[in-house]
Amino acid sequence: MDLARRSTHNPILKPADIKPSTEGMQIECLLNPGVFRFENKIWLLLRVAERPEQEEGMISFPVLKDGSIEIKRFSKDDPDLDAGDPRIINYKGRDYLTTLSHLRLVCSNDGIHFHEPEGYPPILGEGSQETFGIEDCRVVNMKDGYHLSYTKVSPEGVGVGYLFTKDWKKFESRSMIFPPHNKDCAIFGDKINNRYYALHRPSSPEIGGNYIWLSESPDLLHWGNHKCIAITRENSWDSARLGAGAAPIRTSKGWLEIYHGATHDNRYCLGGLLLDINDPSRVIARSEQAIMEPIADYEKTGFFGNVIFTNGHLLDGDTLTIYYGASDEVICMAEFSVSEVLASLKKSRI
Ligand code: MAN
Repeated sequence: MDLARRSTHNPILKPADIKPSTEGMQIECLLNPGVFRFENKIWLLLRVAERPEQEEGMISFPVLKDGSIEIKRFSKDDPDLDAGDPRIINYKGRDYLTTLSHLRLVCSNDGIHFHEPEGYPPILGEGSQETFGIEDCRVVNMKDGYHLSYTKVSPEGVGVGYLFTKDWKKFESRSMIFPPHNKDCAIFGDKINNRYYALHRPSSPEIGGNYIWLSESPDLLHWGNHKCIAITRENSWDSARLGAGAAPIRTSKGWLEIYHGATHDNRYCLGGLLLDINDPSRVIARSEQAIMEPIADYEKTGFFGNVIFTNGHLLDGDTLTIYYGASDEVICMAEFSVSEVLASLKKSRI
């Protein structure tokens, strides 16, 4: 089953469309943008993944050190190197990312043709918690401004960072709101019973797994009352890993969350999860089948093929426009009918 209407313009952005952040870097991947409206335009907060041009027989990648870029280089023949996954390498028992990601703003009048506006600086990794970069930023617009939740990566671990901005030029409150290992954090755009809510994805290597959790907060910085609301399902499209996409959508049936699920062989699809409007820890329904699967060429082949990953969307009546990373390399767009997605969900407890 695939309920998505893909844009005929896909992919709408490719690495070659954007300039590298610094001389000597190449953009390998554009992926997983946060999405929002600002000053009558549609904006994407792209994740831009870079590394130096690769030399024959070597693997090299950037890391941040004291605010500047340091290049690490390993020979592909080194017996201490495990480079089986294009995204991660292991050297002498330590994991590194093969690219360094930062966040970049682009805007558009039609939601298809995007350009980089002047005067909006990129958001770069900062401090010891972001030396391997920042990734997959969700953006939610509330009355006071824009609230950002993103993945912070460093040798200390992978956790969720928080930022606040009103004008996309000055950013405040940079802190880790969910400690490692945690990612895929989507903050709800409305308070419920006077509390903020967020979905997030801690990981347990032994007992437990890669499940979606719900938390509450009085101030968006301190989170508690954690509850697990969706777990992986054996022999299913979401058997190995789940994670929230963008902020849940308020519908007449409850909060609809478009989430990603992956199999053990890393095939990433999308599905829906419906939560009670007053008590989002109560799951009403969930997709049995994926609602969007990697079927287009650009979703099947690329930097890391067979991946559809979304963490940003726009809602206009019944039309949900998602922006997504395809094959961890290019940015694409697709539309769903919210009522069609709701009608496809099946009753579920967790
Ligand atoms: C990770 C995510 C994404 C990425 C997928 C697929 O789980 O953090 O950044 O798109 O893997 O590689």
